[in-house]
Amino acid sequence: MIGPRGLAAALRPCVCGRPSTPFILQRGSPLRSLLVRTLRAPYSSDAAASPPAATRAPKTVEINGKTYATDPWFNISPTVLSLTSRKLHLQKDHPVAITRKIIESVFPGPTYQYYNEIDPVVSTHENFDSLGFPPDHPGRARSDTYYINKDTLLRTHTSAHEVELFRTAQSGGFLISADVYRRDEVDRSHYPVFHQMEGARFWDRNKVPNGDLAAAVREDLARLPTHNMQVEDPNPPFHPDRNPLQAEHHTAEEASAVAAHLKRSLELMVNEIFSRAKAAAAAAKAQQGQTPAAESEADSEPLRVRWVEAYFPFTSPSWELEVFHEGAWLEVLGCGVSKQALHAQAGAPSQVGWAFGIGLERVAMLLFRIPDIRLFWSRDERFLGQFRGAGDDWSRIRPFVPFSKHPPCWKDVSFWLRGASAAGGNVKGVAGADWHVNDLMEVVRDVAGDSVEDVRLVDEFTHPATGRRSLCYRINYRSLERTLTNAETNAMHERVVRELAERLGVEIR
Ligand code: FA5
Ligand code: MG
Repeated sequence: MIGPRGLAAALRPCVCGRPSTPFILQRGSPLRSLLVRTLRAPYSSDAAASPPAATRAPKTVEINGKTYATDPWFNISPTVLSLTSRKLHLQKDHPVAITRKIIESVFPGPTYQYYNEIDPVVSTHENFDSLGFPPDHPGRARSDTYYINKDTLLRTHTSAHEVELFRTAQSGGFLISADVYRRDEVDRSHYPVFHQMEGARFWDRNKVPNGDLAAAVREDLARLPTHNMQVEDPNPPFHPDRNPLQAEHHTAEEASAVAAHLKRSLELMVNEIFSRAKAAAAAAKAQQGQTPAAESEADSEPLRVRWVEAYFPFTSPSWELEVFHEGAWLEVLGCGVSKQALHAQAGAPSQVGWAFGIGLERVAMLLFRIPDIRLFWSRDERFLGQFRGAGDDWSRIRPFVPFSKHPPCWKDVSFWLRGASAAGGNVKGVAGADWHVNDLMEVVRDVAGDSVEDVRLVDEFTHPATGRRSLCYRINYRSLERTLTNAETNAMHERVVRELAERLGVEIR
């Protein structure tokens, strides 16, 4: 273990005080592939011996065959950049792809058209402005979003494509499935890259019979199947303060009809997923020769689903759908009645409808009982092999059987924030002057990759005399695939500590 004191002094501090992403990243460059390999193979015994990160951003980066110029806003790590080509939602028999297809089956053509190959590089206009995000919205911060340059970023959600598809999709509906990118914490349900599906349905008030939009929507609602799932929905369809309808554009009748069509559509989707999850569990039991009487409590409990009021800049009224899972309510999607401003931008102000955005990993974790989001990125046959054949035949879906659980290894790192961060720096997630917890998470992911299960703040201290602030984080090293040796865990941790000092300019205690 490196002695912590004096380490910071021994290391060259980051000149600009910002974490900068250092490498030459051109695809095909030998240096890039070497670095990507080193960072993605953190177990290798030379991980700790590899050279510390240089501090210059590349001039250009290549993503899916296109080259982009960077500027000082660039903040994408090689690890994240290397994931832009994975496209798990398109991999045959991958649980994310199977989940996508099951959801698509609930939203059939020709009304719904599917878009599954839209590039992840978008403009700040598409990702934020077109959706009505205010200029000072925290989601725009470099601590939260991966930027290529000031105006160009990796989409943080599939809503970035809504306006474009309102303009071009003529069928009245669409589904977009895609990889999305967020700088975020490290734990079993968060990963910097995940997959979302955006869905939308809209009607043109100039084209519906007799111009009666509400009647047309209600007629379509009547054509949808019903379900007998219990759904808690205690709130009115809209509320003047908490969840207003767009009174200047929609009558109460219209907003209620669109909301009812939206909720039924999404309830049918959840019902489909959980029916398949239940069938999968029953089939696994039958294979093990167990009778239904051996059902666990979790299997026999009725599914609990509820609607809660929400806020998004691009829908009103808005909701989230939550599912009761392992003792807590889990949010699976956000949705609402689309703001008319989006349809107006798309050159179709007479369109009226709804939109939703759902996390595919989150649904796949429920469907396949996958306990850790890192597993989706595994190329281990013990993971991928469990889903083979299920893509073409959903009756072959079975709950995931974890491979043996490997021991955890906790290590703490304590450090002083730099002087300027002492008072104003933020710990829990809101951007501070020059410290953000997501920067720490990014360093940990960069150095130790998928060998880290989670990172938690365990202690926080402000020096009474100097006002300097000290933080202690506990890093839980645990590979999903094998037991890490003490030596390699120590080596990884030493490198995490060194790079925290170097890239974030913190003083290790
Ligand atoms: C959105 O991204 C909105 N664009 C959703 C939306 C679309 C609202 C259309 C209205 C109309 P949110 O940030 O809550 O909202 O993410 C949507 C879903 O993505 C969540 O409900 C969750 O299922 C999933 N999700 C969000 N963050 C993560 C994460 N870090 N890891 C895995 N899944 C996530
Ligand atoms: Mg949300």
